[in-house]
Amino acid sequence: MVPWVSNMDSIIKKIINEEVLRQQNTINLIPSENIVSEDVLSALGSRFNNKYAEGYPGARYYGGNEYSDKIEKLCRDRALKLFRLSNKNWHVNVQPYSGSPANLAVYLGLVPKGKKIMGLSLNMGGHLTHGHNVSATGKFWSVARYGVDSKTERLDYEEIARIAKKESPQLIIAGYTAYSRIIDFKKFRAIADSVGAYLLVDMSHIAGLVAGGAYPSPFKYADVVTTTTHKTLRGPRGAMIFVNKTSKIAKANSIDIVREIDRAVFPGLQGGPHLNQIAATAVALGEAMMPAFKKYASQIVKNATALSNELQSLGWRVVSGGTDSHLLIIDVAAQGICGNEASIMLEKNGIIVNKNTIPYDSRPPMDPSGIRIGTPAVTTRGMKEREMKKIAQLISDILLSDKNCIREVRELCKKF
Ligand code: DSN
Repeated sequence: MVPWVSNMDSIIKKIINEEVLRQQNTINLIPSENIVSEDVLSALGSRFNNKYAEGYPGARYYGGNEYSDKIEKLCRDRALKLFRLSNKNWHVNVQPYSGSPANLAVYLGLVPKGKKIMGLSLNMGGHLTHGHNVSATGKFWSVARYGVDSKTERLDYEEIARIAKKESPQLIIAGYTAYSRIIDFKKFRAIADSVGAYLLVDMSHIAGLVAGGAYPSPFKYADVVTTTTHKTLRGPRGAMIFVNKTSKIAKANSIDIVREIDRAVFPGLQGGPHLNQIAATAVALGEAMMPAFKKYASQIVKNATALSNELQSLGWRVVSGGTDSHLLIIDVAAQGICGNEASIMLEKNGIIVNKNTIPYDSRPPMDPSGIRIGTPAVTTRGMKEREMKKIAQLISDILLSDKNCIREVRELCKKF
């Protein structure tokens, strides 16, 4: 270890240690978080942090990039390999700092300013960068929104097709932050084709599941796929953009889609890539290629299903009646508790969740009717269906009886 690390400012060291203890002593059910390996952390804290490399491999604006090129190319190769994509048909950009700039880069590259994009409303499970009006994506582009069916709380493809026909967007987004069901990417392709729109799949939440074969792959249907690298994929915070070189829409628009996306990322939006982040992503991609990751991905879904079934048997209403993925939304308001209060009560006992709107919520986003819970982090810790049943019971006891469960939560954490 180098001296300046061991001598790290004691104030910072203390806060970091406190955070480590917090992570160890709590049950993390936030579906967009995970626990990365020491190897990922080590690459993230490597000397690649010290290097500037504006540009792309072989075409940089700085000297000294022999190894930067090597690491970025390796990361790209692994990304394509993990998702079983050929270099001939797909390109991947691994430089986006995170998911929000990745999505922004796609719009910047493919949709002229002021033209229309179409995504799922934020309060139905979409993301801020899918065109919400407080996001730059909703300010620089015109936006059409679709929702979920009010009865089934699932995507209604006929309705989405109808909205697309009426609105004629240039790009349609599928892939969400709070939608637990399988998305029919084939139907989205047909809808996008019917109006000549690009299909962007934002698979940030489900990337690890897709990699591990536990969720359908969008690659057969999408023009562009964005993903963060730190959720189910279990890498450092960051993002990637996969570009379909055979996109018919790009061809019809006479656009070099790879060039447009790469130029939108750099120099359009970003300066130098975070090479330490790219090195850590390459490590995570390597880990996701191991047979153990397939088991991990499938266990995430089994755990979410077990959690959902047990909560329902304890009387809780789960949005859409269950889950096909890593997350579920509980309608806590149906039991007379609001989402904010529920998340505070759970946190006091060491269970970390986030408050979330439910479809057609009558309550405001800062105090919505639901909580969103997911299983990527607890599955990384090695928990299985048995522990999910236990966690469902703890959630129920805390929320319905205000029972103090700190000791039981600590005991569970100690075991995993
Ligand atoms: N904020 C992330 C999530 O929690 O789903 C998405 O960016």
